[in-house]
Order: sequence, then C-alpha cells, then structure tokens
Amino acid sequence: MTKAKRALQAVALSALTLLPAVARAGVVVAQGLGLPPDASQDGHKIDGLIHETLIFIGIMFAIMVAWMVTACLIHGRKHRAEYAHTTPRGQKLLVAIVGVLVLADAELYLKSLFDMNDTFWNFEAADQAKDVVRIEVNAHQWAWQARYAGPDGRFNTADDIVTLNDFRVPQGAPVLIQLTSTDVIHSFYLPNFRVKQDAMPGMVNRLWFKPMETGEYEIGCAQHCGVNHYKMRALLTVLPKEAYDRWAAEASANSARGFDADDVVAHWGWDWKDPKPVEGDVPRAAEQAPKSQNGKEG
Ligand SMILES: [Cu+2]
Repeated sequence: MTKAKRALQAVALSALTLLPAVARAGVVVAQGLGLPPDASQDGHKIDGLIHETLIFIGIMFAIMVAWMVTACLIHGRKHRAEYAHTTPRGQKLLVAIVGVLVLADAELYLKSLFDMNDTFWNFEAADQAKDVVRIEVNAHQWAWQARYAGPDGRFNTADDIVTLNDFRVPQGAPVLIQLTSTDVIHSFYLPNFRVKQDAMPGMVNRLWFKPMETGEYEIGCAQHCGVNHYKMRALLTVLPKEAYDRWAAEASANSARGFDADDVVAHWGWDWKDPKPVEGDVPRAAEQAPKSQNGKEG
C-alpha cells in the first residue's frame, strides 16, 4: 500500500472514530449546552464565551487526534527518522494553524475582559440607575438573609425589609447586592442570571444583574460550607414592577411593626458601601460586617 493510501485510510479512520463525538457536541451546542434558562439581560455574554470556547476546543481536539492517528499509522517501524535543515512547508502550515488557535484564545480573553469591565464589574453604572434595587445579604450556616433599605433608603432602620431565603426583585431593574457571611465562606449563586459571588466573613463583596423574565429562580450556595450545605437554597422571585412595589410596601410595614431596637443581633445590616472602593476601605468594611450570631467573631 502506498504512503498516500495509508494516510488517506488513517484520516478516514480518525474521522469515523470522531464522528459520534462531533455529532454529540453539535447536539449539545444546539441545545445551549444544557445551561439553565437565562433570565438576565447580560447572561448571554457568558453563554457566548462558553460556546465559543467549546467550538474552538472541539476543532483543536479533532485536529490533534487526526494528526496523532495519522502519525502512528504512517511512521511505522520501517520509517526512518529524517533530519531537516530547512523549514519544510508542512511545518510552516503547522505554525500557521497554531497561530490561528492562539488568536482565537486571545480573542476570547479580550472579549471576557471587555465584558467584565463594561458589564459584570461595572457596579458604578448599576448603582447610578434610578430604579436600582439594593439588597444586603447575610449568609450563614445554612440560610440566606436579605435586607432591603425600605422607603427611607437607609439600612438598619425600622422600615427595613428583612427576609429569610426569600428574595423578590422587580423585572427590568438592576439589582445590586452587597454580601457578607457570619460564619464560614459561602457563595451566592444565581445560575439563571449567570452570576456568582463568594460571601466572606469580615468582608463585603458585591454583584449585580438585571432580571428580564418574571418567574421563580433558585439561589444556591456554591461553596461547600458544612454538613447542611446542600440545604442552603433560597428562591428569587422576579415580579412585574407594580407587584414588586405592592410586596415591598407591605413587607416594610410588617417589619416596622416587629422592629425591636434592643434586638442587636437582628440589626446585622451595614451602611451601604460606596460603589467606588476607596483605598484603605477594607478595614472599615470588616469593621461593619456583622458579627456571628452565636457570639463569636465572624
Ligand atoms: Cu453555604
């Protein structure tokens, strides 16, 4: 059998072997990788990066496997190793292919940097929006507490709305969250909004997203935080604006009725942090983070 025939055979063989995997990958991509439905304004940017990465990796994988199989079959025992002084054409081609793949990598990197700066870490823009909803979150083993400032716009006052594992937000408004933990590290995970942020004792972290679809969505803890970690889930309900306003007014009035100024543990909120962190702000944040509810430092 001639070399060319064997090479052809090798390529055909590797293509056949890869066919089921490539077909499966195609189906998975078509189905959106099995990701949960995206209910946010900017989640598609994350999905786009994931899909693009998968396609590039798929192409690279196919090339590498075909190459290795071909090399194994052609360069058998009888093949003598060759030493080339010049740069053969094949090697130039190889360098060109690798170059294209490196470019793809760079494109992914730049795109994610821009998305991070313009959108996901652009807290100033979210904070300046007129209809922004600010929520303070206190994570502890094994539940999520939420605090809304209420009509006075200030946290830790009598009209604060305080809920347990129950988050409600209006449709189409940016939701800005500052979060901390009273005990161990937790992670506030909203898969349907493509955001996740660690809740750390002694620190106030933040995240933001804009919910676009009404409905109920799960919040999970994405950091193994103890024996009941699996139970640490909450619900985020996206309501039409009017329904949200009605709920907020009612919840705030209820909270005001139950407010007890002497119940220090219940007032775990903090003064809302400036969206632009000032140098040396960290110790202040730590100072204001809530203390653990069992009396120990968080
Ligand atoms: Cu947790």
